[in-house]
This record gives sequence, structure tokens and C-alpha cells, in this order.
Amino acid sequence: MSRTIDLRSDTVSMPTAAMREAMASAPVGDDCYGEDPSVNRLEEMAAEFTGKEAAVMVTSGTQGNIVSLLTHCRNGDEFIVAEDSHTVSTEAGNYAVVGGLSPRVAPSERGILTPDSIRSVLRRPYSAFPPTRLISLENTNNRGGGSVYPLETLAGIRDLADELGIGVHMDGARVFNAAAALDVPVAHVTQYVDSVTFCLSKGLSAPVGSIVCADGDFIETARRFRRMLGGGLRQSGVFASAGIIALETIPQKLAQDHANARRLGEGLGAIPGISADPVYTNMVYIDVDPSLGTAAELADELAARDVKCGAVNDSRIRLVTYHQISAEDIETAIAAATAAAATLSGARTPVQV
Ligand code: TLP
Repeated sequence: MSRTIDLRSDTVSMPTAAMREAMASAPVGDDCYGEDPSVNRLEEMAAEFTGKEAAVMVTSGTQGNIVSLLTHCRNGDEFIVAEDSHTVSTEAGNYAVVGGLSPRVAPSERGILTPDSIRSVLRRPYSAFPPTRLISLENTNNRGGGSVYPLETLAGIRDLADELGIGVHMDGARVFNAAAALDVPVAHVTQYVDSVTFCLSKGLSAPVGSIVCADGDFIETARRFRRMLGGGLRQSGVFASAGIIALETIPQKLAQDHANARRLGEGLGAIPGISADPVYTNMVYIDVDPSLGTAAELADELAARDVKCGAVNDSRIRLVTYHQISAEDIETAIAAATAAAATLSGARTPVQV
């Protein structure tokens, strides 16, 4: 029986055998008392990786982002963000519901903001405008195709934020992928931001958890917001122990995921009726020509061939690589897509009489 190749997201990555072993024997304690040795160790490691003073483990990327927004901003503030960023499009409006914040959307190229694009939406202080408190950057950018912020752009945004006296947060759900793509340590990327959230449960393959890293005072406040949002866990070392293994073993493997994604993009893009976007990291976005049908129809044909992917709208599909997807799986997925596209185009070719 063939295995299903699940390319819907890197969130479906599975804990490795070493992670499962570590979870079974993790030293644990009550984290709300600061007494879980595994959580404490993971937070120290995360702070070291990102070059920050301190870190706090949170339940998810969503919780990490809202805790960070709450820590940076006050009710009524606005934050600058790119269109379609996860923070504003896919976190159930938490910034508004919980934070009382408004987003100020700046133009971007594939989700990447620049100092100029940010300047273009800045407004003079005026009683009708919400005070601008923060710039929020998503790196890598999901809807931008897994695009990566160049370090010079980050440096420019840092300078602008300093000039304006506002903070910079990075939704670094996949910042380890960004660092791998640039071939630099993660701290080189995160040095330009005040706070960063990264996810253990995506490309890093751990089952649960994200981390917010920043300076000590920020993290102390963030712990209060985490508790307020129900994220104060107890023996969460069971999860943190898998996160430790993730940080020790997975970052060095991300370049392979990126090579697999590039090959997938190349293979899918060569199929008549499919065009692939440029591939930057572990994500492949393709557009399906109407002559083949809709994205959902192609996804269904692929699912029938044991390859899962996600239709993001009527014509677009996202496929994501991660630790458990091998180079061989990529070839299998390309062959399945070739067959699926042939079936769909055959079904749509008018019969000549
Ligand atoms: N992204 C998920 C879905 O929600 C779309 C995915 O499959 O890619 N920031 C970014 C950039 C993300 O892509 C995600 C999740 C999050 C934050 C939220 O992380 P979680 O799911 O842990 O709350």
C-alpha cells in the first residue's frame, strides 16, 4: 500500500523518533512556577539561537503573535503590516478582538515590506489617526510564496523604526527557513527586530509549540499576556523536550526541504496547464489553468493518487515540504500531478465528431 504524501503544510510534519523518546523521559515541573527544567532549557536555547535576552514558550504561532502585539501596543494603537500577512488574515481577528488594534496595510512585493513601502503609509500625528506603535514583518512570508526578507531590507526597516521610535515584531513562524535560505545563523536575521515568534511545530517538525524571544522586560510582560490568554501550561516540558531535539537536529536539514521544494516547483511548472511561482524556501505555489479545471479539482485528482495539497482559492494551490518528505516523494508527487493533469485535460477536451 502506498503512503500518502501530505504536502498541505509543514504543520503536518511529525515528531521524529528522537523527539518521541525525549518526550517519554522528559524532566518536567510546573511551568507556571518556572519549575519545568525542559521548558527552561528550551527557552534558553531559543534565546541563544535568536540572540535575544529571554524567551517564553507559547502554545502556537497565533498565541505568540497576539502576545507580542499586546506587549508592544496599547488598545487603540495601529501596527503596520503587509497585506495577507498571517497576523491579520488568518488569526481570527485577534488583534482587533483581544488587542483593540488596527492594522495599517503597507504595499509589499510578495509580502516583503521595505522602508519606502512603510513610509508610504505613515501619517502625521493627528487626533483622527490611531498612533502607530509597531511594524510587524512575516519572515518567511507564507502568502508571498515563502519569500525571505533580505538582511539589508531588515536593516533599513530597523533604522526607520528607530527614527520613528516604534517597535519591530517578526512573525518568524518559519524564520529558521529564512535563515537557511540566506545561509546565515538565525540571530543574523532576528538582530533587526525587538521581538520574534517562531514555531517549533512547522518546518522544525516538533508536535506542539512556538517561542517568543525578546529582551527580559518584554518577555516578563509577555508571560502575563500568555497567562491571560490561557497559555500558562503546567508540565509542558513534555512538549518542550521535543522542541529541544527539534532545535538540535532540524535546522541543518532545512536546506534539503528547500531543494525538494525547488525540484517540485520545476517539475510541476513543466506540466501543461500548470505554472509555478518562484520557490524561495519550502513552499510551492502553483496556478491551475482553467483548461484543467479548478484548483480544487486538481487537488481532488491528486488526493485520489495519494498526494495531498491545499487549494488556496479557485485557481491556486500551495504545496509545502518538510522533514518527512523525501526527494523520492517529490518525484512521486510530480508523476501524480502529471497523471492528474492529463486526466483533467482529457475530461475537458471536446470530442471531435
Ligand atoms: N500557518 C498555517 C495556516 O494557518 C495557514 C499554514 O499551514 O501555513 N504565522 C505564519 C506565517 C503561519 O504560516 C502560521 C500558520 C502562523 C503564524 C500560526 O501558527 P499556529 O498555527 O501555530 O497558530
